[in-house]
Amino acid sequence: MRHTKSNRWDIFCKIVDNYGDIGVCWRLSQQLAHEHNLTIRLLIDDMASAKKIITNLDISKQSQLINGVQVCVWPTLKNTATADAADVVLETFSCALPDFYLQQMVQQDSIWINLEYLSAEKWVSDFHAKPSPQATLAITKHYFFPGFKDDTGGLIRERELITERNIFTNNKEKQFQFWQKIGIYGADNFTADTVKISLFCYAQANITGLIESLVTTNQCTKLFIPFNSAIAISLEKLVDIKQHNLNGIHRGNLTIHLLPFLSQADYDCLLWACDLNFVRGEDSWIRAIWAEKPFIWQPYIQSDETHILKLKAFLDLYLSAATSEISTLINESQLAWSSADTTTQMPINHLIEQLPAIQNYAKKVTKTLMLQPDLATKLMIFSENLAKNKV
Ligand code: TRH
Repeated sequence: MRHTKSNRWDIFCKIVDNYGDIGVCWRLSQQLAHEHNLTIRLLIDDMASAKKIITNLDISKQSQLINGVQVCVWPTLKNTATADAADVVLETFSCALPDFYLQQMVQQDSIWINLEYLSAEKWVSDFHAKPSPQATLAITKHYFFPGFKDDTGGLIRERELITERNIFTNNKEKQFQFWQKIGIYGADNFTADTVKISLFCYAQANITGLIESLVTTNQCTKLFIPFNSAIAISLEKLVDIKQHNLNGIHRGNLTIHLLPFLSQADYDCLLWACDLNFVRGEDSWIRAIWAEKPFIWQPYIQSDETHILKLKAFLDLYLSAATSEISTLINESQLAWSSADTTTQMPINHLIEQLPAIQNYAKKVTKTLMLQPDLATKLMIFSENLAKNKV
């Protein structure tokens, strides 16, 4: 007979591109292991790419314990140690489990949950937690949709995240130490009115327009860019990257600081330390919300402008309690940033002027979203209910 608490979980992760798939899986794996005392195996198809996020990964090993999570190479053969199926199997983003492993799940009566991508679209509530019996296998797959509303799977949020953020934002010393750690010296000389902006975006964004506007704005701005190839191509056309030194690259009122790709923990600190954050995809988007700071989100670009529908659905939800002035400004800025027409300029000067009011609004929305249980907790409850129904 199955126990209602299923302690062994396998999380399958296929890295399609970028860092979001492994970023979400790694975060969730650690949280389930630490906060819910589960035995977690994270099975990854591309260890070399995963190393960007799991920095201490040894890619020559088949299996290794890192921060309480057993990280394994995606199993391809029945006779590997990872062929034994877990109590709960989390397929992420419909990554298609190996056939032999599926057969094993049937034999062991495993619980099968597919974690979907995040969206604020209305249909998510109707599809969340729905069973999908399989035509050729005696097992049911269940769809689990993250989301912003009570009737969805929630958002990833570690138990101590908000406390850690508050400790950081209330402690100037910790902030200086952080800036130094990532190679920014003289943060104690940042003037009170310097606007600090972080930039993480896809190459399609109008980076040129943004930088040119910041150069001529009346306000002193600092742009912090964790460096990656998507941004490098646009940036190289604009500034001589070789000129970059400890003081950054100066142009007009703008200083650009190129950063290394940060650890997930340091990236959180960057979001907490900045006044405005440009984020993208899925995971950095949610971290920007928990940072309680104004942000511009660029959804992952899809065919037929599907990503614009996702963006509009999110803006409807996020701005539902905003004044018409803030709503218009954020709508206009967010849609311009994601527009396929790169001549569309976002009203960055107006946005910068309104940052204090936008931050007040961001705090209110974040507080409301925090009332919802986090995704890992909702997953636990969901899996326990499925297990009870099997007993
Ligand atoms: O890298 P992304 O574009 O990932 C995307 C999305 O997840 C999208 O939904 C998915 O379909 C596609 O990949 C395949 O953006 P995302 O989701 O923000 O993931 C970035 C991760 O990288 C996130 O965990 C934060 C982390 N990160 C760092 O750890 N250090 C850094 O310096 C930066 C900029 C990001």
